[in-house]
Amino acid sequence: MKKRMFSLLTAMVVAVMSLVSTVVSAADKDPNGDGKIDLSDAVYIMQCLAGVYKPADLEQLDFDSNNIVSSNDCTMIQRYNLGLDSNASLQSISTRTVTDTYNVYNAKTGTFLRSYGLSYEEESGSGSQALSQTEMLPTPGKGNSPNDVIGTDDRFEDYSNKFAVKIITTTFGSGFVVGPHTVATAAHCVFNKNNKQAYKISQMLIFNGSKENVIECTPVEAHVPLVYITSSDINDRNDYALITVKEDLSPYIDAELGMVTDSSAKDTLTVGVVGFPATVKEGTVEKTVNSFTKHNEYLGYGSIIGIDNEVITYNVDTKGGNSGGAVYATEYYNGVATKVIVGIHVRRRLDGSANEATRITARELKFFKNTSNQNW
Ligand SMILES: [Ca+2]
Ligand SMILES: [Ca+2]
Repeated sequence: MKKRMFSLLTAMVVAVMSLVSTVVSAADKDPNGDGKIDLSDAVYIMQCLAGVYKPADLEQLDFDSNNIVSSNDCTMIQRYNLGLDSNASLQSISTRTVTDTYNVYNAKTGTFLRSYGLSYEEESGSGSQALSQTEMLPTPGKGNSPNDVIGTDDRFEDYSNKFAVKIITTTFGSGFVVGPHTVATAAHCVFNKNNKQAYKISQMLIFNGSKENVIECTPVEAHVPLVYITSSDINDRNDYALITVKEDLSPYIDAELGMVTDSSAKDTLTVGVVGFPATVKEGTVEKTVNSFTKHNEYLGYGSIIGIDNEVITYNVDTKGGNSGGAVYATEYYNGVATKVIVGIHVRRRLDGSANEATRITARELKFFKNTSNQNW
């Protein structure tokens, strides 16, 4: 990785010093695959981050090879390209349109309101990426709970992530702010697969930097993928949902949505999981830290140890209540730290060796960022 950073920096310097051509060699990244690095590559990454395209090869979008595809990769390409913009195009990308259907429920009453479809363009070949790494994964997940503590419990109380939301229904879960009126969560936090009913959300809480500074928000709608609703598999791989809220949550968007590459598992990329677990372990003692009246935000760190097309597996400690919480990586660029949310925590693996998240891909990006079907 260092080597690539070095070559990238060298390339940047060369581009600035002598304004040489930016025709790429085989060793370089070329996000849109048209043989040159120009602003169209930055535009393409932005489109991928908006869920317009599902790229076949995320590694090509990860310009600095830090295993995180984020807005920083766009910035780097723009700087790399300094004044060398040429004809922007998305040539030679062949795609097929994928449409997902979502059901919308009244968040407070659980009443079904309507359905809608959302489409993105999937690049040829993107369906099979990362399959060679499935053998890295521990035994598949079991239901939605219990989550697990792996070894000692390394979680700690922390209120620094303003995006974290506690969601209270007949049980409780976690979520995170992804738009001014949009909170992302796991589908099983808002929809009960057993009786095929949406939960009634009674309370949503945000902690504005401290335990004492609690902001309550008003849930309006819950949006759930139809494939999650219709599948009988409790270990469903479509476990993601959103809740719209009345209030403007802009002050609490302190992370962006992005994607991890398949190499993130091989390179054991560090991730944090934020949420509201029912319990934490002190030695062998299980201590209740969240209930309907107790509200404590926890953060745990660990590494990505497995990945496939829809799931990220990691060794971060979690417990019931953590579901729906953000799984994020931190990257540093020009001295600025950016939190990039790359997954939604959903459950543990069957053998308790790891926990897992719904991986943020084109469908989730499109779903969370396209607000045309959302009311608040
Ligand atoms: Ca290109
Ligand atoms: Ca990157």
